[in-house]
Amino acid sequence: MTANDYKAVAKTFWKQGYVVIDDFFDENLMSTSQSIIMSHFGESPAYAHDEQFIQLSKAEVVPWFPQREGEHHFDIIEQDPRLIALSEAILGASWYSQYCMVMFSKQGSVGQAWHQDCPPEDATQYNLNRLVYTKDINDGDGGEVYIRPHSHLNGALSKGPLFEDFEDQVVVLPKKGSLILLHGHCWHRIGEQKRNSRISTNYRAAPQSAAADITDICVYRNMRYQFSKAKVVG
Ligand SMILES: O=C(O)CCC(=O)C(=O)O
Ligand SMILES: [Fe+2]
Repeated sequence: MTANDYKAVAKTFWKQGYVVIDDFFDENLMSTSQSIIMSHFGESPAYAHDEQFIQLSKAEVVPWFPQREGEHHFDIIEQDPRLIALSEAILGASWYSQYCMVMFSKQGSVGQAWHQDCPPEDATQYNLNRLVYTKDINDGDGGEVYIRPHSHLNGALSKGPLFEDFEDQVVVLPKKGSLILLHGHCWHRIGEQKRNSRISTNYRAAPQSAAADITDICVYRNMRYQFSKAKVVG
């Protein structure tokens, strides 16, 4: 990719609120990452979030922060010069890498309800999701990524059904090696996991002006939830 390509991706990102790039990461790197992830989780990991959160948010996901446990394999992706260049094109020169969060969803889990990763009231306070997929999500598996284009510019989620289908939603089936760049204020949800388990890995980043705990409060259609306090805050 050239400097102009990075600029073009950033332009599309700021217009749509997201960009999907398939075949971004090397196949072998994805295979190695996937096997490290599966040896961490095993086939049926326990849920880490508290019961109330899972009930209300419908986020039946088990998170893992490998770098916090000294698993440095995941630094390779974070340090990919193309990923860094894209992040800079989107966020500006002054940005930082937050953390790497791997998410496991087992077969039969409901996915994740419509949400914004952080409160959208101040446009300068946002996170950037850099989602990496180490295995295919195939048609029929479920676990699709639903996104409402342009919604990063439209303020807070409206009240309504947690998994509502919107006419203007796009449905993305990421493949092994895909990269999704997604603005934290852009409305998104994950479809029910009908077949196989699902893995996604999020390398969150933010502009320097955003606090390190920018994603502590997640915005859903039925509540705002603060992870550090494990409680509903609005
Ligand atoms: O698992 C995914 O594909 C995206 C999950 C999500 O909503 C996030 O990481 O903010
Ligand atoms: Fe999210």
